[in-house]
Amino acid sequence: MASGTALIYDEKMATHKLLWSDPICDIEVPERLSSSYEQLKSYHLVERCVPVPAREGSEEEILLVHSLEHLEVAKSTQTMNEEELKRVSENYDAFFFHPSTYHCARLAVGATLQLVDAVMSGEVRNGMALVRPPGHHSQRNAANGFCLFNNVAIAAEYAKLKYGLQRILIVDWDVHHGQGIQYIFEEDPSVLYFSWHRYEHQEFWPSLKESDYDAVGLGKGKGFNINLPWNKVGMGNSDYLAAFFHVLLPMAFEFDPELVIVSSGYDSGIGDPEGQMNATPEVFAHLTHFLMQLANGKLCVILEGGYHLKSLGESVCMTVKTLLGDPVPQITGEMAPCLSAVESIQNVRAAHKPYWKWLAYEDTSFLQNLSTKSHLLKKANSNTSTEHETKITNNNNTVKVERFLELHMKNILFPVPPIKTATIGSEGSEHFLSEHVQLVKEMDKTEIKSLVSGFYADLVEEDKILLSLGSMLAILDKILKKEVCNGIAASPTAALSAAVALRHSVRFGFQRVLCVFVGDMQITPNTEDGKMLIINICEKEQPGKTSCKHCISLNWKEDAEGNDFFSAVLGFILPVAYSYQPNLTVIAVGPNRSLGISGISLLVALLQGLAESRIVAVIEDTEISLLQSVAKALGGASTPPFGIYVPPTQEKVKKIKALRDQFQQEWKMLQCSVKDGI
Ligand code: Q9C
Ligand code: ZN
Repeated sequence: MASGTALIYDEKMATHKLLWSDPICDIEVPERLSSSYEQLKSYHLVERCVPVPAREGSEEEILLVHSLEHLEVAKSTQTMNEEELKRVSENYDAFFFHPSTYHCARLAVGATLQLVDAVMSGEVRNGMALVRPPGHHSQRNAANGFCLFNNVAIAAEYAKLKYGLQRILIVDWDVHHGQGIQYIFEEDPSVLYFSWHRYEHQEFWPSLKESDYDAVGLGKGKGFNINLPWNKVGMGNSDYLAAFFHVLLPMAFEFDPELVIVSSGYDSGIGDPEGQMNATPEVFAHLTHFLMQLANGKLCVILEGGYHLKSLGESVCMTVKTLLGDPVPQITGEMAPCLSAVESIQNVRAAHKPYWKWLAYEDTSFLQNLSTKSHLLKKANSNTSTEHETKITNNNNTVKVERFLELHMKNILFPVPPIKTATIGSEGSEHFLSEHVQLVKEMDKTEIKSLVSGFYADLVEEDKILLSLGSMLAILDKILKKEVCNGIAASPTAALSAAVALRHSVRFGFQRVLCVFVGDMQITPNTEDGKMLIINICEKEQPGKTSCKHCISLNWKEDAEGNDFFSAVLGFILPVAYSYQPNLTVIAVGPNRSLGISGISLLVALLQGLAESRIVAVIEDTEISLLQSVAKALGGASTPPFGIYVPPTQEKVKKIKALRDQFQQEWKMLQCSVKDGI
C-alpha cells in the first residue's frame, strides 16, 4: 500500500502580488505562502514529507475547465504595465494582476496536478500543495475572489480523464463558497462537491442565492452539490465537527469516492479577518483525519484562502502532521454546536433527503419554511439554547489571536510517540508485526495479582485469564506512560479485560475513559462516577439492562454484506464520543460480535481522533484476520473500501434517531435538528 506524504511548494508563487492600493485585495499576500512553509519547517514537518516539484500546468490542462478567451486574457497580462494591469483587474470582482500572475497561476495548476499524479500513481499516499493564486472562485470565463484558474476543478477533470475516475469528492472547507467549483460541476454526478461557507442569509460575499442549502445540483448532478451556509459568524470546532458527522461524512461514505481533493482554505479558522470564525487549528487535524478514511486514503489537499498568517500557518501544520499519520491532538472547547449551526445542518439534510439513501427515512416534514423564518423567530427567544458569545471583531483582535495561538499551541502537546502499537509477542502477533509495532514484555503473576487486587480478584483464578490480564496491563501501562500511542491485546475474557483496563486507567488518574464494546459484555462496570462511558454494540437487547447516560446499549446487527455500520458510527457513536472528550479509548471485542471486520476497523480508525489517539484494543476473538485488521488500523493504515454500498434499513435509521433523541441533551454533538426543542 502507498505510503508517504507529498509536499509541493515553489517560492516562485510568492511573486504574484498587489501593486496598487486596494483594501479588498490587500490581504492576499505572498507571505501567506512563505510563512506557512516556514512554520512547517519549524515543526520539522518539511523534512518528513516527500518533496514533489511544481510544474506549469499546460494550456490544454487549463482548457479542461476554462474558456480559450479567459486563458488568452490571462496570458496577455504578462507584458502589461501597472496601469494596464489595474484596468484588466477591474473587470473582475476582487482580483489583481501582476506581471507574474499568469506564470504563478500556471504553477498553481501544475502543482495541483503533480499532487494528483503522485497520489494516483501510488508514489505517495496523500499530500498537500501550497499554491497561490488560489482557485475555487474562478469560473470558466472569469477571475474572481483572488482566483485566476480553478486549480481544484482542473485537478478533478484531469483525474477523471487521465485515471478514468468515476467518483471524486471535493471538500471545500474554505470559509467562502467556491461558487466556481459549483458552477463547473453542477450537472456532473461524478464530482460530489461539498462547501460550507459564511453566508449570513446572503449578506456575505459573494452574496449569491445559489450558495444556499437548496442548491443541490442540476439535471444528472442533482444531489451532488452540497452547500452548508453558516448564517452567523463565530462558528467553532463543534460546529465544524457536527457538519462532518451529520452532513458530509455520511454522504461521502455513501458516495464512496476514488479520490478526495480538499479546497483547503484556512480563513475558516480563528482570527481570520474574512471568516470571523472561531475554529482552532487542531480542528483541521480532525477534518483531515476523517477524510483520510475515504478513497483508500487518497487525499490531495490544495491551499485556497487563509489570511491570518499565524492561524493559517498553524492550521497548515496540523493538516500536514495528520497527513503524515501523527496522532490527532485533542480538540478543545465545549462540544456543542450552536443553534444556528444545527439549523443549517438540518436544512441541508432536508434538502438532500431525496438523493441519499442514508437520509431517506428521516422525518423532515416539519421543515417547510423553517429556514427562511427561523432566524427571525430565534431572535425573540434566543436564550433557550446554545448560542455563541458575541465575538470581538475589531482590528486588534488579530493580535490577540496571535497571543492566544501561541499559548494554545503550546498546550496542545504534539504527542511525541509517533503512532506505535504495543502488543505481546504471543500467538498470532507475527502476522501484524511491522516497524511500528513494539513488543511488550509480559508481567509476572504476582505483579498482575497485586494490580487487580481489590477489584475483580474473585474472577481471576484461572492462570490463563491472569496472564491475559497481565498482557493487557503491560500494554496499557506503555500507553499511560506515553511510550506508545496505542496497543492491542488478545484476551479470552474481553469483558473482564476491558473492565480492568477501565478501572486501572481511572486509578491512574484519567477523568474520562471511553469504552466501545462490541459483542456480549458479561461484566458491566459501575459507571456512576462519570469517569467511564460505555457504548455496547450488541446484537440483541440485553434483558434488564437499560441505557443510562454513561452506559449506552446500541443494538445493531450488521447487514450480511457488512457495510451499513458507518451510519451508526457517524450518526451516534462519534458524536457521543466527541461530546465526552475521553482521555483514553478502550475498544473491546467479545463473543457474538454483531459487526464485521470492516465495521470494527472503521470504528478503530475513526476513534483515533479522540484522546490524542490513545487506544487500547482488547480482542477476544482469536481470529487472526480481525487482530490483523485492528492492528493495521491502529498503525494508521487507511480503511479498506467498504464494497457495494448497503443502505441502513428503515428500522436501523429509526433506531439511531431514537437514540439521538434520547441522548442529545447530554451528548450535544448528537444534535442535528432543532425540532425537538433544544
Ligand atoms: N466586497 C479566497 O479566500 N472579498 N478568496 C470581496 C467584496 C473577496 C476570498 C469583498 C474574498 C475572496 C480564496
Ligand atoms: Zn476563502
